[in-house]
Amino acid sequence: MYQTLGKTLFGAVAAVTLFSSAASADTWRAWNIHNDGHPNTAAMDRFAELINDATGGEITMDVFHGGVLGSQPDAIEQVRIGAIEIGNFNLGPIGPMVKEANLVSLPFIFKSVPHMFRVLEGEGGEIIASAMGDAGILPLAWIDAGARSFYAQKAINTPADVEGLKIRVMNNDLYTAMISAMGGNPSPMAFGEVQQALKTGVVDGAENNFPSFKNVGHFEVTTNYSLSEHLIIPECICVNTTKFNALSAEMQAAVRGAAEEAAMFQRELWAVQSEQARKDVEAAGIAVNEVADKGPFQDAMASVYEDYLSANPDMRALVEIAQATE
Ligand code: GTR
Repeated sequence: MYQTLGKTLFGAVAAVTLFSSAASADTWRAWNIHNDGHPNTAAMDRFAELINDATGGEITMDVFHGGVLGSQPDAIEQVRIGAIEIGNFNLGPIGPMVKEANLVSLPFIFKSVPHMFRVLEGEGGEIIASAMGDAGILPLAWIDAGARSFYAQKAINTPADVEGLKIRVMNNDLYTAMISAMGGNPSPMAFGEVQQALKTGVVDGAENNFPSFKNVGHFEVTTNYSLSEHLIIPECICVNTTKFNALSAEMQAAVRGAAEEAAMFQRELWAVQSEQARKDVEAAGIAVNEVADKGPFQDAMASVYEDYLSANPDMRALVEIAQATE
């Protein structure tokens, strides 16, 4: 009897010890919209390995690909409230929730991808990161998403070519304003619905970078991709702020380091795979049109800037920082 009780007690103590060490390890859920074959999917898988190694297994990560944890606007909200810990987000759909993030959604605000990174790595990036952190979605590292261009069943060489077309955009009023300014009909829609909408003619066109154009089969239901490069929108690896702040300084450094390394890996993959995606869609028959003069597109955006800045005069300083960055 005593022995049995002793064994039972010993078993209970052992279980408690085991349980408490398991409880100190944390499993984070990570959101990713992309599928296999997209550079961000490989980068998020790599991030899971890096975070596990850097934290000595104290933080492990289950990455859910293909947007299965929800649409991007929903997932951003879930990270903000802590229902999902971490995600790879595009800054476009963050803009409606964090005003400062909208800088990157002003068409043609960046001259090139390297210029975009220079702005993010300077004072502009600090302002955006701190506003995002305050809103509950803290960026740990910035990643590359190239430039977005229009695709439709015809070439789009001038803003007039957009006139009358129904174009899918991400959820952000700046994108609806951008399409309207060219005389098109903007149609905000979740990424997962775009292929079907293009196929059935619910929309006439959309806009994205080459890897997304290829990876979710938009190229299968389109004929022309025109290099307008009107938006250069960065993405982030973003974590719930409260969760991150609750970590020790040492763990915070480990998590940040892992995110930065995963971001570097993503940028290398992006460079190679976005080139390859372009070649693949061309080989599949897509006509890729160089836009000889982007000037008319830029001119058409004057009213978008005017309306936006008169409604949000506090964004003027951030726009000036970006414009003054070499
Ligand atoms: C992709 C981006 C996704 C998503 C998508 C879209 O380029 O990586 O996060 O924003 O575009 O158009 O919705």
